[in-house]
Amino acid sequence: MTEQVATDRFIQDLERVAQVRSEISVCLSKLAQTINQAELAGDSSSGKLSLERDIEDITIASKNLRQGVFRLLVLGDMKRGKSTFLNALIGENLLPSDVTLVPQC
Ligand SMILES: Nc1nc2c(ncn2[C@@H]2O[C@H](COP(=O)(O)OP(=O)(O)O)[C@@H](O)[C@H]2O)c(=O)[nH]1
Ligand SMILES: [Mg+2]
Repeated sequence: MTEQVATDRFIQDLERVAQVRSEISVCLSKLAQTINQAELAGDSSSGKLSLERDIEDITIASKNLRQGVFRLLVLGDMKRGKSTFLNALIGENLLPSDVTLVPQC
């Protein structure tokens, strides 16, 4: 029973993470647009700040967040639940968990 409640909460937390990721993606997209507009305005007045690379980086970050592309590093000692955690995150038993290595003679 307790594990079921914990799982439900975990899934709700994941949904919240996805929601926040989407919100941040929109913010980053607006940020890139604002900087781009400022660069265009600067071009016809005091000069550009050469922020093309930054605009591109922010746009890529926004797109990756929107598409759910991200890197996740999971570190821990052996048998600490890394595979179990990743399987729960993916929603499939993709990684073998509870693997016991038998020493070879
Ligand atoms: N009590 C408890 N056991 C867990 C938890 N997560 C994983 N385990 C158990 O710990 C053992 C090792 O898990 P595993 O995911 O293979 O660990 P890994 O070696 O870090 O990948 C398995 O028997 C799991 O069922 C947890 O949150 N609580
Ligand atoms: Mg493992």
